[in-house]
Amino acid sequence: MNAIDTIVAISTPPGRGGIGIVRLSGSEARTIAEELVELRMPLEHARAKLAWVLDDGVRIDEAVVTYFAAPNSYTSDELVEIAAHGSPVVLELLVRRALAYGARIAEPGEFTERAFLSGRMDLTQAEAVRDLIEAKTLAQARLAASQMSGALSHRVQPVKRALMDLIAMLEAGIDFAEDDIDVAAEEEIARRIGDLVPSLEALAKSYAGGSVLHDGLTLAIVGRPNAGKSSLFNQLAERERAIVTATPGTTRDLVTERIAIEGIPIELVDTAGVREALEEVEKLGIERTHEALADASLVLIVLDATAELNEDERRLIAAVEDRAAIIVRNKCDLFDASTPQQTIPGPLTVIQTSALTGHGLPELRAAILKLATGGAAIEPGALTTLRHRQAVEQTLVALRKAAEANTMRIPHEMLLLDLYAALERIDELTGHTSNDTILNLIFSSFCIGK
Ligand SMILES: Nc1nc2c(ncn2[C@@H]2O[C@H](COP(=O)(O)OP(=O)(O)O)[C@@H](O)[C@H]2O)c(=O)[nH]1
Ligand SMILES: [Mg+2]
Repeated sequence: MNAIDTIVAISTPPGRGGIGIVRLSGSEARTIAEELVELRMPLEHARAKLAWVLDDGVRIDEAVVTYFAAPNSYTSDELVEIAAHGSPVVLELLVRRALAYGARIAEPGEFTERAFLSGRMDLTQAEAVRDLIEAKTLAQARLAASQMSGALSHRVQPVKRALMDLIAMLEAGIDFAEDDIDVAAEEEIARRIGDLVPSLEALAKSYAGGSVLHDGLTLAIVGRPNAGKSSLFNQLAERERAIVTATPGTTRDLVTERIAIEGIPIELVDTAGVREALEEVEKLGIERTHEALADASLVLIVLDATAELNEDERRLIAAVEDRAAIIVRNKCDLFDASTPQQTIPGPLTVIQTSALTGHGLPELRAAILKLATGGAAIEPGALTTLRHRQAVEQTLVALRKAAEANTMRIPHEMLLLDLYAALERIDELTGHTSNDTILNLIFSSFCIGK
């Protein structure tokens, strides 16, 4: 086996903790580790062993050392994890000494990059490692875990396989055309290209749900002063985060809070009520409201259900008519027979709530969820990043070109160019023929030690 340089990093988060782990990977990982600690028993594959951490031959900490022999390790190379007590001083000492014995500091994501380069995981799986680490909700973690175990790759593989078969068939047709081997008929090619399209289209569609769960959304709560925006914000956040008073114009700055609905992370933004501002601070607050409104992916317009719509509210509703927005008629606990019937213009969903009693909150959460996902289901193996979606869409573009070339009876050599282009796009997704720029972009977004 070729020698692989040995990398080292602290794999646990910076700062103090009960345990801190230094990871070594590469040909010399084991030899170097044996210099750093005094083992009570020799290392064995996948076994935790007790050891002393040494500083100039003096024992300064106790550690558990686990060795993984190549190729059965995370990186596929020799790998050692030294779990010491989580003192940054001790961990840094271990790293410094490893460097002195010939290791080098790992780049961010380099352990996972090695796992990818060795073929132990493909690119979508490597990305999922990062997503799992960064998951903020259990549902995000589940999606990342399914991708890590290959759910997305498994959806892509059959398409790739069928495409390669078609390419092989055409290549054979060309190479052996003179030897009387049947050149594929136009219909056969059209059918085979057509067969690839539905699963790619389904994959492209899965991005709607997948990206929402992966990235989360922002939701701006807007409306006139005193409609109950801050009260609803607190209800959704399930805590008294924003100040609620009977005095109109209390909220001046944006107040944000992260919540999760069915595991989808949503950043709630409470805003200053929209009206003709009475003073400077409120005016600035209202400017921020408009910025938040422009930036948000979802909008809640909160109305006071007991009052007639005013001009500001009509304008707000008109402004978000073709966006992902919900109208909330709040204070419905104050309804009685004498309450004038509001007529709300436009096509938006209207939900009745009482931020005081909690009435309508489940319906509101359900409406937000529906709006967030566009009704799309979140499937394991969904596309989660723009990079994924672009790869799939460009595969489709190339296939459509190939299909067109086929109907125009363009020579197969030319048709093949489009099919190879499609193959290249699919490979970009899983990373088999990936180029360095994409790889660097992806692995540099990891933290060091992963
Ligand atoms: N009866 C009733 N009062 C509410 C409701 N929501 C808010 N309020 C009251 O309306 C006033 C203004 O509420 P707030 O949340 O500060 O409104 P904001 O200015 O839109 O943020 C406060 O006195 C709240 O207690 C509701 O659903 N029913
Ligand atoms: Mg408020």
